[in-house]
Amino acid sequence: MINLNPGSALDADGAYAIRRGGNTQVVALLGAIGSGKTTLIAGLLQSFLTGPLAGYSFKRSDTLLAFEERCFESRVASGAPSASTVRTSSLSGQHYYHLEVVKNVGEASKRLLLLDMSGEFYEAALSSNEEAAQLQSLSGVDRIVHLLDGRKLGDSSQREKVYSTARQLLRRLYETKVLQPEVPLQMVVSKLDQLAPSSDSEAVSSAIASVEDRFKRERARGSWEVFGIASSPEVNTSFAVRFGVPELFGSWLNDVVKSESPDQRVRVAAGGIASLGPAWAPERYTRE
Ligand SMILES: Nc1nc2c(ncn2[C@@H]2O[C@H](COP(=O)(O)OP(=O)(O)O)[C@@H](O)[C@H]2O)c(=O)[nH]1
Ligand SMILES: [Mg+2]
Repeated sequence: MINLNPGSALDADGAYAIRRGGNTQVVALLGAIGSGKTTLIAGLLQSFLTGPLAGYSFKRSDTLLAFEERCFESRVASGAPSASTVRTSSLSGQHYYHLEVVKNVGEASKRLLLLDMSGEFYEAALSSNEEAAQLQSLSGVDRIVHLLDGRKLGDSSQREKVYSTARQLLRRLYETKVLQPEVPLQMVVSKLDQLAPSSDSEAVSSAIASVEDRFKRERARGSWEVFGIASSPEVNTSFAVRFGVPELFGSWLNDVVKSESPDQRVRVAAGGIASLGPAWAPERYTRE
């Protein structure tokens, strides 16, 4: 029997089913607990509610429910005395969010799968190469986006820890060959509103410069970029809501190439294809 999936976040098999349709970019979001990954993801849907983002219009999402839950959580959090997006649950582990967007009428749509890992995965991967090697779901992604908490970068007592933790994680992922050196890497300074008084201030440019400086080794590998965002700035700051997010989002889609044979370039986690069964069903249908 085939059931319509309710729109919750996808697991690796669900993500594979989407990716198999081609024209899909898989973007993995990494970063310490609280660095702003979930807020960034929720903000994408919120932005599409008001119009196009980076010139792209929303077409569909097979994970609408999951997006809405994240948006709801961040709205609740922003009304709470001590704001905090609900922690991405460790039980469910690794979530993929799906977006299908289109630039101009008549053009092929582009698909994006965003991988958000629970903080526990991140912490475990930091602790040893053996744990890092478990993150096989990262081995097939098209892009790695590592968030650096801007609030902590603005605090001299926490800054170096933020850099060294990120370096350690990346080093483990490269050493264990979970990540190939050619996979594009973006370092994203989040919460710019907590780091600097304005987007054109000295503090922003020096944070960007110090990211360039602290990740010399990573910079030497393939494609490398630094971005700054404020997904959910405090209201009393000069930063617009989702400052820098359109630029980041646009960068994830610009180089989508239509692959004639997605099977050849996709690497699937063990059991991925087999569990889909012989008569694989497209998009949001799961077999029972
Ligand atoms: N001031 C400010 N706070 C933010 C921003 N982005 C996220 N946050 C807050 O940072 C906290 C952690 O964010 P979350 O997205 O849950 O981090 P995650 O653990 O990486 O998913 C929450 O309280 C968010 O409201 C931002 O741009 N500015
Ligand atoms: Mg989260």
